Amino acid sequence: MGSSRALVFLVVMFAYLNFPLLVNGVVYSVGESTGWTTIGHYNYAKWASNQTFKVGDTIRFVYSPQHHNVMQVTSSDYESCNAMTPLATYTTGNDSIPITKEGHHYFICGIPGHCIVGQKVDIQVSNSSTSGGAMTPTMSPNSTSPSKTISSASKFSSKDLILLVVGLVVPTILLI
Ligand SMILES: *[C@@H]1O[C@H](CO)[C@@H](O)[C@H](O)[C@H]1NC(C)=O
Ligand SMILES: *[C@@H]1O[C@H](CO)[C@@H](O)[C@H](O)[C@H]1NC(C)=O
Ligand SMILES: *[C@@H]1O[C@H](CO)[C@@H](O)[C@H](O)[C@H]1NC(C)=O
Ligand SMILES: *[C@@H]1O[C@H](CO)[C@@H](O)[C@H](O)[C@H]1NC(C)=O
Ligand SMILES: [Cu+2]
Repeated sequence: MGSSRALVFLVVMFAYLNFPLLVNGVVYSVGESTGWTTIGHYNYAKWASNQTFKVGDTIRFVYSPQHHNVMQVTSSDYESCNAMTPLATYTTGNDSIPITKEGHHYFICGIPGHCIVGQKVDIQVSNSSTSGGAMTPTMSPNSTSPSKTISSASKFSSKDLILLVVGLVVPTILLI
């Protein structure tokens, strides 16, 4: 009896350790090491256009909270840099915002003058709701970009599903 309990424990632990890989996608730090700032006039549009954001990924803004903030805004407020009617406001200086929807996600800094000089970013999330079969064929098995490697973990692979099923079903059976 003792050994089967140990087995249950191991299987459950294995399932839970695997689960974060299933639900968490890639974490994208806006501006990479530059962070979220007006200093240096970082080109956030260029940065964003070179990423492939997906539902399940996380956008992280790192900045000095004394000098900046993060506001999610509408398309028109993004264009006009209007910080008066944000959809959401973040102020911790290390804000992780999960992407839960496809389409555009508009962020600006709400400190007067900052958005207008370029502290704004449009996170466009690709429409890949038909996930599962169609995986990016452009990715060579040779490519060694670390973030690209992680992104494959954000997909539900059949191996992950099997592990999840084994992790949840087997203990249930054993406990009955
Ligand atoms: C786009 O990303 C690739 C690798 O992910 C990098 O080599 C390239 O320099 C980036 N281009 C720009 C314009 O940031
Ligand atoms: C921001 O928070 C994450 C955890 O949410 C942590 O891993 C990371 O080191 C933090 N970054 C900074 C610059 O504080
Ligand atoms: C995503 O694609 C599906 C099917 O192609 C479509 O029905 C849906 O409206 C699209 N969603 C967005 C946000 O474009
Ligand atoms: C892998 O990359 C190296 C250099 O980065 C290249 O020489 C080699 O041809 C590539 N192999 C494949 C199978 O793409
Ligand atoms: Cu700012």
